[in-house]
Amino acid sequence: MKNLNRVTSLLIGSALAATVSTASDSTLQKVMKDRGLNEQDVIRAAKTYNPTGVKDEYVIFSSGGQSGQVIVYGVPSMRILKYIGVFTPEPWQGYGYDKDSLAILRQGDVRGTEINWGDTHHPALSEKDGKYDGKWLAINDKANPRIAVIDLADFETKQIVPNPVFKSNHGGAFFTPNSEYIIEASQYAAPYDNEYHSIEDYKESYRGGVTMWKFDDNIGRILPKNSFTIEMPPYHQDLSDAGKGASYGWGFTNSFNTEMYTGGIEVGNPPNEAGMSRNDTDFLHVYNWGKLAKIAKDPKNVKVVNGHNVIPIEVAVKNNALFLIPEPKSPHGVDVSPDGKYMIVCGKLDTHASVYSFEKIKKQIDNKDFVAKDPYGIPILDMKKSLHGQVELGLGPLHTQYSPVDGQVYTSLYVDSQVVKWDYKNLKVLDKENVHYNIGHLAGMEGKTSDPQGKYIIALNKLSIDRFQNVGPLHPQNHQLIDISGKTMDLLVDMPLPLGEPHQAVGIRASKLHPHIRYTMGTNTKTGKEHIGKTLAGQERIERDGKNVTVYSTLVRSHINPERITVNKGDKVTIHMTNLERAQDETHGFTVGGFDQHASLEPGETTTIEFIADREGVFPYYCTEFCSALHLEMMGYLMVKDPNKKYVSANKMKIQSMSPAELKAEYDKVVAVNAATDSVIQSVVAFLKANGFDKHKVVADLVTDAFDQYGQIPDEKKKANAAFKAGDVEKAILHEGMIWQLMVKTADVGIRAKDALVRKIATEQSAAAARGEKAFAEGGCNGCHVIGKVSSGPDLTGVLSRHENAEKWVSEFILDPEAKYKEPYIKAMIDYFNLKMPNQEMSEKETKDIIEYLKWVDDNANLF
Ligand code: RUQ
Ligand code: CUA
Repeated sequence: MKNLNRVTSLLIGSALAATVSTASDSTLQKVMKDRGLNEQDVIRAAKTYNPTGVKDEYVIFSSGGQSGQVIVYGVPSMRILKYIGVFTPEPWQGYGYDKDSLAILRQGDVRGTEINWGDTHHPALSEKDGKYDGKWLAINDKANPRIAVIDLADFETKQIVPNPVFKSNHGGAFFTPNSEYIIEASQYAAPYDNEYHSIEDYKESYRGGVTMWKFDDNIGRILPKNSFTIEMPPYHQDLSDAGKGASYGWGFTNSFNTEMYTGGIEVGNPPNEAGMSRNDTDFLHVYNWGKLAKIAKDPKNVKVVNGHNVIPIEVAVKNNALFLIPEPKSPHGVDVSPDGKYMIVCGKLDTHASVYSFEKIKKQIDNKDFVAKDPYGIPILDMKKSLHGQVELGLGPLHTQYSPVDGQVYTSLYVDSQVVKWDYKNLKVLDKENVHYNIGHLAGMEGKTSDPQGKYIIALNKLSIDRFQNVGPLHPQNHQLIDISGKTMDLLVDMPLPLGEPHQAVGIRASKLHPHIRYTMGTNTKTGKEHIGKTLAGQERIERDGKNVTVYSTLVRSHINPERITVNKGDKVTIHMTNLERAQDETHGFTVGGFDQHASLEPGETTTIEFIADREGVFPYYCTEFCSALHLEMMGYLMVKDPNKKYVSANKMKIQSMSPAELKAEYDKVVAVNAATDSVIQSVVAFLKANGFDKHKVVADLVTDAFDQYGQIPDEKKKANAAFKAGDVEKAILHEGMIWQLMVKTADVGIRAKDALVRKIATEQSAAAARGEKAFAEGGCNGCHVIGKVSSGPDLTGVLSRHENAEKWVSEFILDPEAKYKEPYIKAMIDYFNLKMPNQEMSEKETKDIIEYLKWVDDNANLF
């Protein structure tokens, strides 16, 4: 209740502010009534609401399922931030359309076939000491067994590695605790080679396995040559996890169909689903990848299949590095505890969660205490002796996430459509929460690392049924955010995800991510190195070599250079493009219509498009991002001539032109406007210099950006003057117009630099003043009072010296304005602004803080 009162008064506070500034008459009570919300709803809304500009505490990377992408969103707001093209072309980012990203996409071709989609399942974040380091993201494609690597410095896909021996995968991607390897387990057993093998030879010729992809954490790339696969029996291997802490160096992979059933409805056999779930137990595979990695270095220990190292089952067994433990039938998730001492296994067809103890497993291994061998000679451990215990959770338990509270975990129940909170050490159920519907994975915040954060769980539901507007028979998926900070779980909000079945998601503290905002000029973002097509201002050119035409172009607000490209039909056209911008978020896009080309150029990026100009014609090219007021003008023409044709020029139209006097008047006007604009710029420059802007990197960057533009003015001015001298006033006006463009861009960035500088050089705010600034903003004061400016209320700079005993006077006025409406000074203000200072229901404490803030404003009055 206390909580609710705070929320209510906060909302009422801002509703009141709205009353004053927008004359709308909504109050919290009215909104609740109109929308049919109860108090619980309002609390939940307040727990997930981000006012504009406020950022989320966690960032989620969700698989995009069959979209072959990764979806990035924030928690608790559940606002989508990005779709990252991974296995599928993504035109906005130019992914798969420009030459450099297309090369990444093509790395994923399978046996010569172009693959342009993927069935993404499990995103994984790179780790250091079992904790997320925020550097790399890997994800698997189940359909065309592959692993992709995404760089979290720019959220772009950098590598796709097809599995050379598997024909499908599932139990990947999972990083080992120091990102030494990425685990990829196969799913449907199949021959390792690429030949036909009769299904009758299933047990002899078909195989499962686990590939350990060597990962270089510094460059963020898989090193296929240093990777290897552990051969496993043709059981369908499933989810996996890497051991950590106590179980560091070990890997765990589930399986189903240890029956090795191969179906055959068409020949009168019972279907797969019956034969594959006949046994009461399947096998948890336990393997010592640390040892196997060393063994794999000796060529004697591996066989090479499709150019890839495979450790045969016998070799793994001989080296005491591969074991099996029975687990309840058709298991799905295996999740290692933060300390690595326990593995929780849940089976789709068993109502229990089974908690395995690594200590108990290790003891049997060390004592060679085995109950049997499987048909392939792999030692089998005793299930009972390996278990810490089992708990009945409900129907269809699947996946588990850990929490910072010792022993507490959260498990999804697919059939029951619930999340269950339970204690895996004391083996008891604590709480259940309904979700909608048929939950698969669930995502905790860093919930499978050695440092789980708790706070939230996201239920990734497979079905949404009736939760959203009907948009046809194909429904969106439903991600539901659950607050787990209390004793019981509380479902906060639903988010529809309409891009594919998002199997798994991983959450990381936003503070651990440090993406760039711009690239070093001329970067090939796919390699991180300088691009061969890097072009700086003044270096733009078109080179022709036989039928190859290479264009070195630049893009900067608001032109593409060159603006005309003429080629012959049949020429191969290569356009290198560099975005010369340094300003944040100044992306330019590029397309030539009709050639299926698109590029997205982030500030500093260089990329290339390449195509055959196989048709005669005129093809406009343009910038596809609305980057500036003159974005529509950011265009040019590709003209494709047929070399075998003769072209006659069309008759010249007579064009009306202005009289010399009119032209001169227009010229004088632009020159005068430019002079006035320049004096504004000079005043900003004087302020920046006087206050040592170059001591602050952020500001200096903005100033450099501004002067990128300003530096082009003298050159332009020379051209304008020369044209004027030569009597071409028309051209002189165009050059002066360009000068104005450059000035406006300079001024725009310059003013941003000034604001940034003020923040940097102002005296440091006390905690009270900072709280006051927040209260000032959140209480709605800034709706009428703009510091440093008279707006719909007086400027408050100097307010504390305008009144006698001012601190007391201003406090009283904030707390009870009405009492002072009759004072002559206030009366005059009310008349002047035609507005009464409203009562914003500030507390004594907030008022005190605001006074501290106003003192800080006065100390820095010269800066505003
Ligand atoms: S799976 S719903 Cu592809 Cu991770 Cu369990
Ligand atoms: Cu650049 Cu639009």
